[in-house]
Amino acid sequence: MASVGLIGLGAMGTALGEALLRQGHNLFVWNRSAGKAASLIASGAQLAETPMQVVSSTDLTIICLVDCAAVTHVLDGVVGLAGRTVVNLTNGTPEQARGIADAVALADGRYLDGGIMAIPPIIGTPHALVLYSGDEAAYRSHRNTLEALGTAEFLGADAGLASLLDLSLLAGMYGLFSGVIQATVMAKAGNVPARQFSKLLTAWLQAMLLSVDDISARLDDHRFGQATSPLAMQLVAMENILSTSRQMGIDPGLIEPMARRIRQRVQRGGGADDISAIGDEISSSGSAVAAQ
Ligand code: FVH
Repeated sequence: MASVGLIGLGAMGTALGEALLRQGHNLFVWNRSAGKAASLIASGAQLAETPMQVVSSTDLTIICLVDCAAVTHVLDGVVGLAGRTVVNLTNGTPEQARGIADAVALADGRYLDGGIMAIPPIIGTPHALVLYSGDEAAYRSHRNTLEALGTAEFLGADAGLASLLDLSLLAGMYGLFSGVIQATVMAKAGNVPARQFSKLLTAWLQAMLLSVDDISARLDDHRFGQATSPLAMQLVAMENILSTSRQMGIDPGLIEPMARRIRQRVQRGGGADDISAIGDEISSSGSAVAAQ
């Protein structure tokens, strides 16, 4: 089993370290607060004194810190990366990922950026999806090791791609959670316990997930007309959600932006359009007039 370096031992870094140790890897770890290494050391990891010591002890170093500013700070002064691969699994922007890729390349290293689509307890299981992009040869060299963390998916050579899709998937999640919270607070205001309402809500959202493919195809094709549920009809329901929430003392702020965009599209003559037309409203390449 290969030696692996791990920088960052927060909740996620510790879970990554445990998964690597379970697979039998030699693990070199470093964390700003050394105390957080205790449990991994008890399981067999070795503590390095500096990030440079981690990187120079292994061919593959995984970094998982709070943000990319911390990654840049930690990598500052790390040199001589020839033959070594740095995998950054810290949440960041595509621009930050490309900047760190350039810095690693300047030090002669190979770089992979990654997005972890999982929470710590499922790291090391197939349910944990980790997206990678950047140096494909480095990915192929270390794929077996990276699969110890979860299902690995390589997206392409642009180091920024993994973080773009990570952030896109998180945007989908936050949209879903906004709706779940708004819906549940409304039901509770009518004295329906959240646990009881969740059965209805889950079944409804599962049915609505069937729309994702159609919305995607419409956005790809820029085809927004001939809707089965036209926006003019949806606007009535949307306004009713807003007014009912307000009457019950609930702030409709989580859902208001969507209502505003639907209203805007209808006012522009897009009342017959499908909900996917909202993508046209928010996109910089969107048309100023409703598509038919
Ligand atoms: N935990 C989760 O549910 C999510 C799931 C999806 C992916 N994320 C991303 O993983 C990154 C790390 O998250 P985390 O949960 O491990 O975060 P913390 O437990 O807060 O640990 C943060 C580590 O970062 C170190 N750190 C902070 N600032 C610095 C710095 N300036 N220089 C060096 N290290 C720094 C911190 O060190 P310490 O406070 O223990 O000394 C921790 O090791 C993150 O991108 C999530 O979005 C997790």
